[in-house]
Amino acid sequence: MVTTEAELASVLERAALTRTAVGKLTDLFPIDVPAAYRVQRENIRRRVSRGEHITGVKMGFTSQAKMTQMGVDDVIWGILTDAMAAGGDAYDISGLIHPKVEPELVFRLGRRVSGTGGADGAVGAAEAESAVDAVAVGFEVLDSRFEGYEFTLPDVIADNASAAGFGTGPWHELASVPDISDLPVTLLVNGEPLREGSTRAILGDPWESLRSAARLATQAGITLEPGWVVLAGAITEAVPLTPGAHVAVTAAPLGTAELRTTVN
Ligand code: OOG
Ligand code: MG
Repeated sequence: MVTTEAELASVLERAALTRTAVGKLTDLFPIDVPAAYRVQRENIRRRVSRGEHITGVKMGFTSQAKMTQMGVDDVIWGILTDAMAAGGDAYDISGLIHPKVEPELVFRLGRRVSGTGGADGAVGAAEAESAVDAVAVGFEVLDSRFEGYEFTLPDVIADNASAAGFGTGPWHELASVPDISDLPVTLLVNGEPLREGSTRAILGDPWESLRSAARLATQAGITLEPGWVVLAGAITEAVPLTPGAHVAVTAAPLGTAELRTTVN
């Protein structure tokens, strides 16, 4: 980690802690994708040193809707911690800059995926599939630290893929779910269906996203731990998350993931 990368991490850390959006990092310094992941990991290290625990990973831009909405063209990933747990009846968004919410499909790992089988991550991918013990419908709360959600691919990677929060509905053991590859999903805000899609929007098959997560983790030398979740990536565009909103994401056989934000 060169000094500049630590400084770029500080720019994003400060933006989040002071609730002040910043301009693109790539306007300050020309970082490439590997450097961007180093910046992302530096801020995760800082979060862990503040007492947070890593609880999973998130995939980003795995659907055409999201790539088009955000103007990027590659799959990315980020790291989730327990401090990002969201949901319930009183989710406080007053510390966020300009939150959005999007529907997700979420995998839970029943055992470790170390991906020791090869640098290309192929073994990690096969391992990951058999390591999944449950799935759930979920949501992700995004809060880009960049003004107007304007970023290049390295910017959004450095910003931990805009991660701010996530939650799930009830977990279902895989054996009890017929097929998750083409489930209709609806995002409702205050009872109004604002977005509809299918889990097929996730790389043609959400399992493909799980395999990609395992591949990326293996390549990065990160072991996916039992109990960790993998957010497969948004099924539709994200919508603004406002004070007092009731958000529900439903996928018929999986039930509903819900969130109500506080009024402030
Ligand atoms: C980046 C996060 C993308 C997804 O599910 O595609 C993402 C953003 O949209 O700001 O989480
Ligand atoms: Mg997402």
